[in-house]
Amino acid sequence: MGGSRTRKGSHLQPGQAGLSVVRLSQAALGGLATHVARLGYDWQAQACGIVHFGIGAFHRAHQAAYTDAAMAAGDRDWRITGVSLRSGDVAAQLDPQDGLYTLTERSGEDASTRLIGAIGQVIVAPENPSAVIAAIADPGTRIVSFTVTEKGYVRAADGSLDWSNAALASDAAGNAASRTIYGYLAAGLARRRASGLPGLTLLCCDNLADNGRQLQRLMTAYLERTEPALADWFLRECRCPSTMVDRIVPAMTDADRDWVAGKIGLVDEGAILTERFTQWVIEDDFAGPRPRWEAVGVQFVADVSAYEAAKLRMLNGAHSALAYLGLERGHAFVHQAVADPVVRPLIEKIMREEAAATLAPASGIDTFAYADRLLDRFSNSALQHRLVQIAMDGSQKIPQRWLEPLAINQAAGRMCPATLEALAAWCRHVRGDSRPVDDPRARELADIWKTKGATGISAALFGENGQFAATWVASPSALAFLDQRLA
Ligand code: CS2
Repeated sequence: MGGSRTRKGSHLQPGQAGLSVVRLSQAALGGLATHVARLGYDWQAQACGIVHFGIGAFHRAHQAAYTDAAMAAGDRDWRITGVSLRSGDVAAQLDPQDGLYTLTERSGEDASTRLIGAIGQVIVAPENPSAVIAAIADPGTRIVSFTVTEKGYVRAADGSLDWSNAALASDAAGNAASRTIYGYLAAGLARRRASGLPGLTLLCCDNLADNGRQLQRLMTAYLERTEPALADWFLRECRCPSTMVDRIVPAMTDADRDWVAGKIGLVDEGAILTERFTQWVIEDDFAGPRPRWEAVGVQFVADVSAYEAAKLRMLNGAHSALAYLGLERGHAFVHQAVADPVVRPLIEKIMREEAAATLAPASGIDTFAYADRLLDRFSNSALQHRLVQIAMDGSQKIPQRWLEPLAINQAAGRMCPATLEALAAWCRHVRGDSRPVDDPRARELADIWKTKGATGISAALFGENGQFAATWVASPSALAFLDQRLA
């Protein structure tokens, strides 16, 4: 406990003036700066009620923070067992700290930090697959939640399960060490059913349209192929409410962790920096008990789709546009791109006109005010939110962020020049000749570029029978617009 810092590449040297080298942990709490808000509950006495897949920065700044606050408000036994599907990085950050980490909200010069104790153990799935299954099958577990990013759902271009994916095929073949969420869930749910335990709520917290229904459909498809009897039980006993999750959480850097250490007096390898804004809207359709998240700001609604569509098309749609347009113009961070006089009008047009036109006025969302709020959030230079982080996995993001609104507008006879400018920037991005492309379909997209060239690429991607035809088939004028930008 309280071991010394071992992180590679840190410029913080042990003994450097004024900076602690003692690691955050239960035993080291006495050394934590007094301004850090303490846990208001007996965190180590809490049993786990949630298993969470994808224990990255977003989860720790969002769902874990809400759950921590719910327990501080008197709710009990909702600690979270984290599951990392790939690397052991988060386990190495949190386990030596007894699961503790700090969350710092930053805006301008202001920062406030609180301690979070909601995460219990972190299981590194490839090292310990049976522990993942045991956690899902534990009688205390009531909710399994997910932030595994868009690609974690292993969808083909038409939105169905991608059975050609090697990891999914390996799971479906019954390999004991699963590689996707589906393999682990199937094994855990089978064990629950066999033990007569109740079903679970599967809570998708990723930026997919209709995220709960998508997860339910995909999980059902997986079970129908691998274990049909369990598919019926799953549909009967489990629930998959849709959610809208929102908080901007940049990936942490070593420099950020050093900044936090200077502020809190201890080294926190699990530290997270985020904005003050946070929002979580959830459909109130749970299979069993849930935390009293409503006591700590979560909105429970009957139908989340209006919130979800506004957030995906306005916030995330603008984000992706900032990423591809901003990178082309030499920017590194969101706050720089949004201040660029060439980029900003496009972003405003996407949000205020093109995305807004697709949102039902009946939802009561004031899209103009929402856009103002988003522009403020994007301008927060204290966040240092990197454009490359948002540019990642574009093939998985653009359908719900841009292509659905393009399809809706096109059907209503409206052109979307600003969204098309952004789409052209994404096409140039995936050509891959200006910077590395971090995308599960990078190789395929580069090959399409090679064979089709600048005159054929837009039709190959967005024409009839194009790669994205399941979501949007571009009109001749939209294709002509893209062709002109890609020439
Ligand atoms: C971003 C999101 O990286 C991205 O694609 O658009 O992570 C965004 O920051 C969050 O959805 C905000 O809630």
